[in-house]
Amino acid sequence: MAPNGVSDRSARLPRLIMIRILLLVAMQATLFPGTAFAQLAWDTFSPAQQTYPTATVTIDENMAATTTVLTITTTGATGTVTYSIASSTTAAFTIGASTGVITVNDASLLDREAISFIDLVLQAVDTSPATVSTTVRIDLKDVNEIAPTFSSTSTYSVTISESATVGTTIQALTVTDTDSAATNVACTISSGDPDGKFQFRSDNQTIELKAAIEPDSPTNNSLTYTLTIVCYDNFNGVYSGGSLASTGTVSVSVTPVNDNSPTWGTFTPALATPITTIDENLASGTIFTAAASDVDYGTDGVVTFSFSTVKFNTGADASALFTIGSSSGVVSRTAATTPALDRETYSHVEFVVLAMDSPTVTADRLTITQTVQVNLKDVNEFTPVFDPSTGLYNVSFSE
Ligand SMILES: [Ca+2]
Ligand SMILES: [Ca+2]
Ligand SMILES: [Ca+2]
Ligand SMILES: [Ca+2]
Repeated sequence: MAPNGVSDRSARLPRLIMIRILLLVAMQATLFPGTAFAQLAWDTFSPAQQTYPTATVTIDENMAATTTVLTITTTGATGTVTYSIASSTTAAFTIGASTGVITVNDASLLDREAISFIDLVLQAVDTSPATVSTTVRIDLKDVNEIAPTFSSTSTYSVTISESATVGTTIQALTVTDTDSAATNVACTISSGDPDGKFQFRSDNQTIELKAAIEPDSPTNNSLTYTLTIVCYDNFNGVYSGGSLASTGTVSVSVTPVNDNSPTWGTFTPALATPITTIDENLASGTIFTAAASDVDYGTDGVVTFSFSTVKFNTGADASALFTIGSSSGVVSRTAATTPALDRETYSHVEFVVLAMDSPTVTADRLTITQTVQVNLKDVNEFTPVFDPSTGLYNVSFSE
């Protein structure tokens, strides 16, 4: 009571207001449990995040700057809400203070090959002020952005023998994919093998000989192959976006092998015994022509002719009387006059003709021989003569 007798209403009024407020709060709590005072809280984010730390928001690596990653919102705020990134593994993201929209700040920091996730501590503050915070993990999804890489060089040079067998290793490549998901790499021969001589083994990185080289074949006599190799990643289908490819070159040089002897062809005249008959005392001209061939590649298949021996039937040497063309095989009479080509002394001449190929290495030469007989024909070279020893001829006749 106030000293002037008037009740002190001014002193009681705040107390009544406080009591009424407390009653309202109590009624609200009774009638609407759990929704008491509206207070600042996180609302559902967009896209909805999973429960941390099991999983969170997943985005592609290298996502471009300004791309929206996540929008965060609150409920129960008093006044305006200010959003912020309280802390972060990197400065890859930024947030709109009033919008709560998190966008990419620096795409270079979203490299899956360097980092797999980024944790953001997000904060919202209203004007009451009340503060809420939460942690969101941004998982980076690997993107197939790196083509396969050759380990040291993408240009190979290999030398193999003509006689290399099917299955021989030509070149083992080491080609890898350095994308984070490390996909399998498969290589193929895209060009340079028109005859199908090479193939990749099942490991997809080792080239082997698929078919014999056969440079001696008239239809396939190449000694060099330049194989274009294309290596694809994502062979195991990790990425839905297809494959990236890198190209290499494998140059294969074939060293020829002299693996074929010469073989005799058709002589002129045709081989027989004798092959021909010549007049004794023949002074010049062609006697016969030898023929041979060799299927080897290059000089391995070049044939030259020579005489192994030329003898009379008595065994006497007759080589001075004849010559043979090294490449033509033409056997001719030389101008030599001795020994005499005399039918009265010899019945025939026996030639042992030698054909030889011409590989670079002399020791690799292959030879064949053929014996050819040429008969001598007697020539009527002597005029009949009287025997002077008799001196007297008696002739008688009748009348
Ligand atoms: Ca990648
Ligand atoms: Ca890749
Ligand atoms: Ca040969
Ligand atoms: Ca050969």
